[in-house]
Amino acid sequence: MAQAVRVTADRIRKLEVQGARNVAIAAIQSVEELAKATKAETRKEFMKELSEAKATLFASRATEPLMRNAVRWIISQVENSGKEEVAALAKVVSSSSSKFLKNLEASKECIAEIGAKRIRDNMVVFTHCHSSTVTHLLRKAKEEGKTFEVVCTETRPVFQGRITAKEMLALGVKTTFIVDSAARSFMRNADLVIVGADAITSEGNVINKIGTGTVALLAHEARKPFYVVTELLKFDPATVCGEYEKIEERSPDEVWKGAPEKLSIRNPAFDVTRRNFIHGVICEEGIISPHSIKEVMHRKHPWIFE
Ligand code: RUB
Repeated sequence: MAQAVRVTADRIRKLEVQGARNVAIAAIQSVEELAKATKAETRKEFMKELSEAKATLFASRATEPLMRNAVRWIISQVENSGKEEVAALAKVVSSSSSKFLKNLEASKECIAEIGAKRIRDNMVVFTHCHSSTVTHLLRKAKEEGKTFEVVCTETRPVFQGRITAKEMLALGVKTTFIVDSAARSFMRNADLVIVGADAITSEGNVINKIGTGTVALLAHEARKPFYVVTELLKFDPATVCGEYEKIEERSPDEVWKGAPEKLSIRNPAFDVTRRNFIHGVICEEGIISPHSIKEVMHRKHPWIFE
């Protein structure tokens, strides 16, 4: 299997590539590189390479349906192309990867355009972790001349909130950085909460960075609107058939390196936010109710259920 796929899977595992969108993009690019560098001589050999790449990428992080949907879609395009020559099959990988990436970029723009309308002058926007989709939306609002402030949590244990804070400062947005446990104290001054997503289940529940569920509860308690900003393709079709979304559990070292030996440390990377706490899902189809996610997926991406 191509070196590029192994290296990418490793970088994803180590969080050198972070956030569901970036993970999916890196995975797609590695499959493209595999196709370019392939030494396969037959269709069978090439399909085997793709299938091994898929297994390696899927094993890199558990809670990444966008990456899984992307890789599955590209492989299905190759399978259904009816081509036999390896060079022709490699071309299908390249064209379908480009198409997927282009659509991903277009949805990001569309989401930002729709979501930026929810940002009004003088608002305090509360966010958790780092979502490139959320920060792009805020960038758009800023470019439109809106004046707003951001409160962001540091997001233990690996501090993705620092990425958000740096990006906001670079945009010239007044930003307040807080420890995760200060979230309740700062929620009362927030006007709007927006977070990203790693996965959406068939019931419309959302899986995002650990602590998101708590932030949603706090927003509910303080009666603040809580929005999830996401591509539709973070929907996990396996949840329709009863599978639970797997929550990645990371190394205890991220929480406490050199901790006492007998101490049990748990480090789940994500948690589930129930749909009842979500005012709306800001996606490329507009602002939709989490209850309607499965219908929207059937209409927009029927292939995902195949
Ligand atoms: C990142 C995280 C992000 C989502 C959405 O977790 O939970 O909120 O992935 O990000 P991690 P994006 O740092 O463990 O990958 O909108 O960029 O897809």
